[in-house]
Amino acid sequence: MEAEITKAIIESASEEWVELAESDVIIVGAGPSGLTAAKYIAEKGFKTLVLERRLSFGGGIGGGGMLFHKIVAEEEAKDILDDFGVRYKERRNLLVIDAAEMMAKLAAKAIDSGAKIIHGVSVEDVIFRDDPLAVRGVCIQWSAVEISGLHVDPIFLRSRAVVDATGHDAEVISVAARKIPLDIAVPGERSAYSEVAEREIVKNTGKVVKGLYAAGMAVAALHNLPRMGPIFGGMLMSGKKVAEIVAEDLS
Ligand code: 48F
Repeated sequence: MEAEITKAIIESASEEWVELAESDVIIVGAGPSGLTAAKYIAEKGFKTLVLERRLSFGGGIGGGGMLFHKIVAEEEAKDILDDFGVRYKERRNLLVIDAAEMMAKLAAKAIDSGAKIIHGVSVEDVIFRDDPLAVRGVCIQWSAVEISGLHVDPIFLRSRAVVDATGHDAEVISVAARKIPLDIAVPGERSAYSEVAEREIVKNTGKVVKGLYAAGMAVAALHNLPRMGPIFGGMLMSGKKVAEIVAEDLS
């Protein structure tokens, strides 16, 4: 029995990893923007892979507002919440949502739409080509190896598009900006100004360079936009917008 458990796991995981060596879209980060993007891209028929460093879904959702288990969204995000089956209560012109429900339903709908989510994997670099300049995939490492500090070479996953949905540090864009001649800086986000942040993040969501896109708080880091605190409509709308842009570029 024990040997069969091992074989079943390793055989099926290995078969899938071979398939995952090439995707249409790799989304880095299973937070609100990444999971939203995953659903809307995958349901259009694109082979979509989400890579998440942690062993959980939802990024910053789970902490609610300072660990109070609620988050909010604005009216404009209602259609997206409805698409995911996330319930809300209206209060003070805002939609109030249970953090646990939001995490679970974003992840479930992304998976049901065909996206593959792999936990415990960190993206540490990108694959690039320079004629013309384009991002063509990512270099990955087990998060456990990253945390251990061991010197272990990564492996590669190719894709036609990479979405940086890594949140406040814009990790993928930052490493690309440092190592390939993108000619951009990543100044980081500004202090809190919720209305402006919500509007400007959605407005600035999109392509960074051929093959590389920004969604969610990564957009704030890239464009020096303010933070907004535990209001999530902008994250959902940014995820949906990047899905539309990527789908159009790949079609
Ligand atoms: O931080 P996160 O939730 O990003 P987001 O989608 O949403 C931001 C909000 O949660 C909140 C906010 C607005 O309401 O201010 O903070 O922009 O999720 C990012 C996910 O990416 C993972 C990280 O563990 C988290 O779950 N991640 C970050 N860097 C990497 C990564 C990496 N290099 N490789 C893999 N996963």
